[in-house]
Amino acid sequence: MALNEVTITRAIVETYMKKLLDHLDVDVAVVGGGPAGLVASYYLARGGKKVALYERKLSIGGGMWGGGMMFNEIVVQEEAKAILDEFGVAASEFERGYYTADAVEAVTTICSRALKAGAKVFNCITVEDVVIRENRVMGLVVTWSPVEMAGLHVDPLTIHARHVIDATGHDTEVLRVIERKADVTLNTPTGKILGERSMWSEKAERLTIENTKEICPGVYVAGMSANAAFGGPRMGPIFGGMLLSGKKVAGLILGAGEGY
Ligand code: 48H
Repeated sequence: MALNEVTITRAIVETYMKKLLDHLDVDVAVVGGGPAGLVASYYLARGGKKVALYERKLSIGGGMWGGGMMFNEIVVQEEAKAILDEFGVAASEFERGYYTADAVEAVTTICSRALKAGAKVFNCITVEDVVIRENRVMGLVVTWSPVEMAGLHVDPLTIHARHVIDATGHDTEVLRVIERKADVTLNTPTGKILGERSMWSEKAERLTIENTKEICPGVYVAGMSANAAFGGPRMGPIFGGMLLSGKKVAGLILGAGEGY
């Protein structure tokens, strides 16, 4: 069969446009395709929600690809091992209570399961603002990442979502724009972002899960973003808290409570 380049182009453009148009109004918009956002997307899609995940980079996986200092192995503690098992990511016990998994296997498998559950990933798209009505966030303002990188003056587009998850990692980007531009008080002791603190793995892992919650009407924080929002410490390359946080936020949105 002779291949026609225009057919190839039309296949991509028409299929992508359909995917985009189908996701202009979603149940949950997840910002950030690191471990917390990917795990949340999987459980939400599996729970029947329409989920769109926006990732600034071309690649998903956030900080998980690099394990610790680019040694591409992650560590997961006892409490989170069951999540790796559920996704089918191989984990081996290093010492009692400490498991290691191949970072590349973890990212690719979790993302694949999220997509197969029905979540859609929109990579290379940056969330630059939110849509607010009566102090409730009800959507996102998005643009192509290369537009942002090049500093081009191009107006963005908008999507609506019943729930937004800030899973943007250390930078808490969704919350920062809300703090800067909206008259919304965050559900933190000061009403503002408290900022991430220095390394303390044990405390950080506990607080990541505790601080995974609705932080203002319509917006939940998960993963590293929850630590930064509530002034929790960082934890280094242990990823159990990120996986458990992703699962917890999905449970909260699904109304299944924390035990989801
Ligand atoms: C679109 C955006 C935007 C935006 C950011 O950093 P992540 O991996 O986040 P988590 O919370 O899933 O996992 C944190 C973990 O990777 C980590 O950093 C750990 C455990 N650190 C410990 C330590 O001590 O350092 O992923 C966030 C993703 C990234 O891929 C960003 O590109 C993306 O969010 N992102 N996407 N629009 N405005 N901002």
